[in-house]
Amino acid sequence: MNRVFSGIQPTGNIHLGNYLGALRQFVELQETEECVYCIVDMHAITVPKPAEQLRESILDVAALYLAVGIDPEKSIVFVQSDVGSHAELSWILTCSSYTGELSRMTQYKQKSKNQESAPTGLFMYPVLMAADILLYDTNVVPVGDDQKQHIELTRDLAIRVNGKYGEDTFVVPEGRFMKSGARIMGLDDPTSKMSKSAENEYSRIQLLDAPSKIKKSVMRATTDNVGAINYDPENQPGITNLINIYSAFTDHDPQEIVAKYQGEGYGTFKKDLVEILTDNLAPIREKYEKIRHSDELTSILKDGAQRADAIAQKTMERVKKNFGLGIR
Ligand code: AQP
Repeated sequence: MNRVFSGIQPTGNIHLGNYLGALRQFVELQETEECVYCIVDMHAITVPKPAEQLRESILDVAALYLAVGIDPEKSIVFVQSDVGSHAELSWILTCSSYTGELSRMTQYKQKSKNQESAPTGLFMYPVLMAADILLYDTNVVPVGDDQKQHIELTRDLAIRVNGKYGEDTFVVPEGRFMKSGARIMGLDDPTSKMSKSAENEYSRIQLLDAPSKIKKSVMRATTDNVGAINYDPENQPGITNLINIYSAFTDHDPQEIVAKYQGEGYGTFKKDLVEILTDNLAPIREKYEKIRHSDELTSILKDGAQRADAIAQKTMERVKKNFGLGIR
């Protein structure tokens, strides 16, 4: 059985990209693998936010985890900052990372915009992510396409440390990416990925959106003036993105979808997509409402943190021994 680890930031607005790229894999993998799923709150403070808002967002994401089908009997679900070893291992890995490789990270370059006032946390983000993964002797990391570079860095760090401090120090993990859904693009701009922080709320569909918002977002989605439904990422990226979303929810191959809508306009296709999304997201919203304010939610997270901590402690003992750290 493989160990699986992944996480999502409690930054609100969990959208179709997060769901189709990552969360759906989380649910699938818990049937066959040993899964550890984290709410990565320490990543969220790389861009500072009010304490009360962060606390609420942590519980929002935890409730969404359960609402999409993560089963705490099968998977460990916990909050990153409740297990202190994430920060400890992050420092140890920092000392084996290079400033050159970190400054080449696309996400850092995009978010820091080359400004002197860019938070140092944004620069160190990938090292903390590597620590999250390596702490659990992870074999498989289910993520969206945009995290490929960070997964590569994690592998590089693990291999580098193993070469210096002993081959048993870290398990070298692999990324796992969906065939359809690995990169969902913005509905208003199909050349950039769907994102939580995009200003235009109609650029994304959030898992908790009301049917009216889903409808507005899809009907407004950017297409083109070709006027025919083709799967053509280069020349018709807007409609191709919508086909990818349709495909991910129906398990129909993109070419089957193209054949089905031969001769139809964008309006008919979009209306059907609205129905598919509304039907699929309604049960998630209902389940979310039931558990979001329940005591069960906090007790699942507390129990999850204990179980995660037990695994993390073992890894840290081995890592500290190999590095010669501490005297206990
Ligand atoms: N557009 C996307 N398509 C497919 N997968 C995606 N993921 C994010 N966007 C897409 C995947 O979702 C998981 C959780 O990511 P995160 O919590 O680290 O958030 P993020 O990547 O920072 O999400 P955003 O929306 O991109 O936020 P901002 O706007 O802050 O940059 C990851 O597995 C990610 O790959």
